Amino acid sequence: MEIKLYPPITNASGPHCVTYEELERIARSAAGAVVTKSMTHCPRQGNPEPRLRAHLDGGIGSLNSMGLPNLGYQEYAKLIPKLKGFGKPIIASIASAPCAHGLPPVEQYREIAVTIERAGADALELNLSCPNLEDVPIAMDPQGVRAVLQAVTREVKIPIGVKLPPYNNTPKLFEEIARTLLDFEISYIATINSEPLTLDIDLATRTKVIRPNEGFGGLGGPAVLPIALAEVHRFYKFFQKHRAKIAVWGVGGITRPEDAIKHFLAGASVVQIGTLFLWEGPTVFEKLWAGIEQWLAENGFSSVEEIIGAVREI
Ligand code: RRO
Repeated sequence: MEIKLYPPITNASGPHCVTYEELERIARSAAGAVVTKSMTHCPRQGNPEPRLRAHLDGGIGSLNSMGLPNLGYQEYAKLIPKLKGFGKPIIASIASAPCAHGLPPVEQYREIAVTIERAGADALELNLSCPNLEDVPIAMDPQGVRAVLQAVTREVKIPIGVKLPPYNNTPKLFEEIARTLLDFEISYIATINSEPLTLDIDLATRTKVIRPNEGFGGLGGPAVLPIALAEVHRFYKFFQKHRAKIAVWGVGGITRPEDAIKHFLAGASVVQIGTLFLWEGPTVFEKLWAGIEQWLAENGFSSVEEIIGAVREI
């Protein structure tokens, strides 16, 4: 099932989307939908601070190891009906994490998905790619991806998106994951989650910039734009080749309207904004959308649809 957004721009799950107040601010903005922070079965405090360096040297991006701080799915089930009052699609991001009750990850996704659909969410975004948990993300394991998608698609009718990590230079794994996705009725993939296993150092103190996981975390922002464009493009081409009706939502490195245009040309039909939203808050959607519309008009296009996947070979 398809989910159409207007404008085709939302927040990326992550920054400023944990509490009701934050989500309401997105709902009141020009964003085309509201995406929640990934919710888990149990509420989580997340990792010890400092766990986020919003501004890396040289303006290249942000580095985080937040560790999935969120209110727990039962709280989001209560918030969603109120958020729906703003008239925008509510996209609930779901993740699994180790929890005292020991429920297996697939069961966590299933239980959360069923409850959140019942609460009135318009779509689910299955986050299979958190880079900051001890376990390897499910998205790196085709059998794991299959198990989660089987469990969730069997029980849920609303559109389902899947948040993926950058597969970088692992063409075999990329192909296995992409083929696995073809077997399910999913509405979109969102690519990329932050680039995992990155590190930065504060020269003034000669310390790592974040504390958890020995300073390693996920990189977002301008530095990852070319990585995101590559992932968007190869998934777009793969889905075209296999005539799959899975949309590609582009996430990663968008700080200017021109960056969003590149995502559309690479094959994205929606863009999500993470680090810039972290930096500047909910006014970014209006600003970016105005710039996108201006670029389209100046270049003789009347809608985003006309440029999706329209990049040319050189
Ligand atoms: O909360 C996090 O540490 C986090 C998550 Br769930 C994610 O998917 N991506 C990220 O960069 N951080």
